[in-house]
Amino acid sequence: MDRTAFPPGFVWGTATASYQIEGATAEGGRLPSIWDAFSRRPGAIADGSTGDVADDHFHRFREDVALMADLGLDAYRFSLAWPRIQPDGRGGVNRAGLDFYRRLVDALHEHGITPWATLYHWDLPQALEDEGGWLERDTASRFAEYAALAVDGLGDVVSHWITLNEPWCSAFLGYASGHHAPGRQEGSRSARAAHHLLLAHGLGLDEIRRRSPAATAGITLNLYSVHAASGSAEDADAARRIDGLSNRLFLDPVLTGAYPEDVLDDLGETAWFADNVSGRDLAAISAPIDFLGVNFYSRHTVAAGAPADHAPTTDAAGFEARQAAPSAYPGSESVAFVGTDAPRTQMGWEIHPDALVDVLEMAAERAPGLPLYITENGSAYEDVVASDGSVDDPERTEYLRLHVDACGEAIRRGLPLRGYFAWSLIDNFEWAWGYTRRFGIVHVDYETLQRTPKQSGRWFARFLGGPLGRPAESALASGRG
Ligand code: IFM
Repeated sequence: MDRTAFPPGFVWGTATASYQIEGATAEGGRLPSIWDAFSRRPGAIADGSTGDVADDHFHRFREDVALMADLGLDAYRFSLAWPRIQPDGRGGVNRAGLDFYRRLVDALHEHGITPWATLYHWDLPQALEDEGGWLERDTASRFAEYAALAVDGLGDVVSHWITLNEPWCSAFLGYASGHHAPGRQEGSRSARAAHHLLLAHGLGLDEIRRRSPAATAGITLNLYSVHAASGSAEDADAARRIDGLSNRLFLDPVLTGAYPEDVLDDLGETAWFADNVSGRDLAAISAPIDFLGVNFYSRHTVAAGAPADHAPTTDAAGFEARQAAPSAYPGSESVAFVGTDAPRTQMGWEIHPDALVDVLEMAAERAPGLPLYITENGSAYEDVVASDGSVDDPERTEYLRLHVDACGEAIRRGLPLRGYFAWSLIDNFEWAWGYTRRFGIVHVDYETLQRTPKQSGRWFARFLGGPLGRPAESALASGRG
């Protein structure tokens, strides 16, 4: 199978995020983000690392763009670091920060690769967190101001925008379990962060529409298909709760203009939402988008009962030091995540390619015909570099192949899937796991920062017809870049 089995115009890409790859955290006027601060907190990151250097993409972006060209990518999804563009989250643009992204985007265009820019992939300026972060409504207005600066600065060369990446993670890993920056444990109040994030999406979208009317814009959600472990009413209720917190709390307001009442009730937040969420908020949040981005990795099987009764999930960065943290599912602490016999990646995430189709159906039911993109999908495995420098990753290659197949199945079923972005282009800083988890289809040696396409990257290049699939022609092989 190769890309010719897919409709013409289907977009093939890879994805990354600023803090995970850029490094250069103190260059070009950038100020600290919540991840700079959080990663310095003892015990917060599995290997005690930070994103200070990461892949040094800030200095090596041309090499990385050459790699993308070698892979044969149509598009590249990356994120802008808010603290590069508006370092303390207020006021005018930081020209040096904007210029970095312009150089990156120019390089992409030179190679015929379409830039897809995400405005927020979790690196809130620390100055805004100091004022309350996403628990404050004002942060949504600050985001709109930043979005305006980004679109004014890059709108002539970027025409695909994603407002937020995975607001579930920002709200619940950031403000409930505290596994992610800013590492706060606010219980059900974290749902207020979810509303302010979605409001930020709505206000940011409005800025994109006004400043770049021809641009294509959407939001990316991480969706899970959720299954009850048995046919019991208790397990069905557990599934309702987790589906509510993971999917419906985000999908419903964006696609249908209303928060799911049962979820607000589970959270004990009905009164706060009634008092603080206006009709104007909901109108902004549900303003038409041009596409929905879906990040898909796994599915959940859940049961009623104390989590300790069941095999634990490692979904929320559950490494030993932080296993005692509160739940990332506030109000649903009595729900257990149950392991099945399905194979798992190194993250402990079960592999269920069929569930990719399920989550696309979930979106399509609410917004028939809305174009859908898989904006992330990938797997972590322990990679071994052979003595000849090559990296054979048969499990990641198979994961990729199975999920590309699932995309084909989604299209056969009539779902409006229009593209697929593999996570990730290169190994990178995997948040609370630091550098201990590798998702790249290109290996990075963190000592030398050398990039080496893995077997999975070569498979993708062959599938796409990229030069790396025909080694003699590759830009890297010929020293170009
Ligand atoms: O690395 C992350 C990414 O930043 C957001 N989606 C999930 C990926 C793998 O955990």
